[in-house]
Parts: sequence; structure tokens; C-alpha cells
Amino acid sequence: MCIFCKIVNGEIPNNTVHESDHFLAFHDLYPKAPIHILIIPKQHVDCFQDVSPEMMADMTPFIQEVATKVGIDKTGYRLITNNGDDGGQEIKHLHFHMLGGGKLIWNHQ
Ligand code: DGP
Repeated sequence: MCIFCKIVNGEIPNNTVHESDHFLAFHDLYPKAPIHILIIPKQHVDCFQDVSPEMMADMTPFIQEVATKVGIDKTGYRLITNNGDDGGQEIKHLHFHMLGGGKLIWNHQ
């Protein structure tokens, strides 16, 4: 079982920000911005390339709710998903990184 499935199951503790029946948002263990949240589906999907349009449609308002809940919906944020090895995806369970809480530097690397 992957590490994020273990977080969903409660086997590994997490710092939950927001939760619904299908999605979970929690603080990244190694934050790269003042606010760094990971947003995942509870159902295991390997990566963005494999996600269904239906799941993405459900996930979109959840992601927007997370931004509102932590107070960065108006100030702005960056949403990233690393897809596959070249994309730098270390954990093979679909997740979006939500970064914010200050002006971010854009570095394509
Ligand atoms: P990626 O490289 O896109 O697969 O990002 C994985 C992220 O997951 C990385 O920013 C660090 C974070 N992470 C790894 N292990 C844990 C954990 O056990 N708990 C939490 N909250 N975050 C983790």
C-alpha cells in the first residue's frame, strides 16, 4: 500500500486541512512555501495521466475550498502536480501541491 493510502487509512498521521468523502488535503511534511498543502483523492490513482475527467470534475471544487479555507483564494497560489519520473513524482498516488502564503518565485526546473 502506498504512503498516501496509509495516510487515508489513518495508519500514518497527517495534519489535515480539509476532508470530504472522496478527497483529503493535508500539510506537506517538507514545505517549500509558507503554505504547502497536498490534495489527494482517497481512491488510489497513480498520477494525473490516469485520472478520470469525472474525478477531476469532483476534485476541482474541493481544491477551491482548500484555498478558501486557508485564506489564499484571493491572494493567490500555485497548483502543481508532478507526473511520472521526469516530472519528479516521488509518491505514485495522484496529488496536487498547493503553494502560497507569499509571493512565489517561478523556476521551471
Ligand atoms: P512529489 O515529489 O510530487 O511526489 O511530492 C511528494 C510530497 O510528499 C513531497 O513534497 C513530500 C511529501 N511527503 C512525503 N512523505 C510525506 C508524509 O509522510 N507526510 C506528508 N504530509 N507529506 C509527505
